[in-house]
Amino acid sequence: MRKLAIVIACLLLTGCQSITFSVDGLLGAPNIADEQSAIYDALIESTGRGINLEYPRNGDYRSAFVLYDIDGDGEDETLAFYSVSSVSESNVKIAVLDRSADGDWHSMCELAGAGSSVDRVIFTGLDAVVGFSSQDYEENAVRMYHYASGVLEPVYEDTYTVLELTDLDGGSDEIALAKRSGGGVTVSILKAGYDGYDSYVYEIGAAASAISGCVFGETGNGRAMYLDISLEEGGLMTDILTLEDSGIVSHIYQRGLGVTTQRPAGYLSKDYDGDGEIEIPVVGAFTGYATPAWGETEYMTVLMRYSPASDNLEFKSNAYCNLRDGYLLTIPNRWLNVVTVARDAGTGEVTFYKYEPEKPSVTDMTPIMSFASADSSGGEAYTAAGYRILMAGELKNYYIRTIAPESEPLVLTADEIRDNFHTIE
Ligand SMILES: [Ca+2]
Ligand SMILES: [Ca+2]
Ligand SMILES: [Ca+2]
Repeated sequence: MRKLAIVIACLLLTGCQSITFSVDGLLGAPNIADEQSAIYDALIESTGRGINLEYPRNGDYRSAFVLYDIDGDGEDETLAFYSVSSVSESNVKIAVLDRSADGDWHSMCELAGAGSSVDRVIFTGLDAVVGFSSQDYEENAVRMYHYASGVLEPVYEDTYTVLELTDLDGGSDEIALAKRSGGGVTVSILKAGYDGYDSYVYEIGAAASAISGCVFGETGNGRAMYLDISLEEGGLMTDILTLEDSGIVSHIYQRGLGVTTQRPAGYLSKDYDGDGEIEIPVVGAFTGYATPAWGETEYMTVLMRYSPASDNLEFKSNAYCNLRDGYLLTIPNRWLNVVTVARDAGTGEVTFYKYEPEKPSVTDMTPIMSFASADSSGGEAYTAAGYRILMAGELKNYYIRTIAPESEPLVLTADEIRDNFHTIE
């Protein structure tokens, strides 16, 4: 888009000066496809052999040709990613192409990358940051490059699981990195200063087996990093990290609160209820499941939020979270301790019941309402069984059925269903 805007701006200038500006002229102007093929031709001319273009798999830039002004001269260069078919060279290569005064693209330099594919490309100031991944390694490799006088020079290198460009302390963006190291997790933040980057490092000492998730939530002064860490002992823990004048601050782990966020795998920190704020889901037994008499445990999920004002985790809502079918239902207060749940292990169908502890099993209790999901193409069986469609998704449809009479106060109102039911990505 950036390039297109420049092309159009040039045409408009020409039009103002000459008045003979015409639609024919516009149609004849170089378009993006022409430019891509000119870049490709210049790359082939330089590499002189069969190459495969490599496309970044994540992030904002997904083209094998990334156009960006990496030397600040007001004109875009191209970072080209490709691989050569060779037994001895498995690493992706990067070429920088620049335009000469006559507008022709030329390859200025070529450099081996640090992995067999490109994970993502980000830019900070004039520097290009490229994340590489390799099939053989759990961790990815990051390189920061500085480009000047036709030379692409690596100026920083590290390994990572998390690599993001985000604003952690208000103002401009920082680079946030996290990786497993020394049995724990190391978080690094690179903040652009007047002369290079200030580097902040924080070690989370928990015995970690993996970094399972990372999201960023607004704090009112930048963003906090929510890092979900898989523990050697099993389950997940979340730490929340911010960048302060004193450096990286851990708001959970360092204060001994990690244990309060421990939960089974899969319950990642994210915006579960669609209000733009991140929740940490902590699970306990659902009503009636305090003892394992009914077999497989069903969880009551407690959504916790981090409050920057109190610098603490606060209760937000109770919910029933169905990770398999990808939805969450927040539980109204009038259901607490009086409603229980049963899930059909085969179909995933979830039914809420009036909790009647004197009954021998949950399915003997009085059913209130059921939820189900099916592939977008299926679901006839549910509509035949009295369900109505609650939400039609791209991949899945969600269904609801009210079993108890509408006069039953435990039946959710239409407003409650609309406000309380959320799909999870
Ligand atoms: Ca430039
Ligand atoms: Ca910042
Ligand atoms: Ca939320």
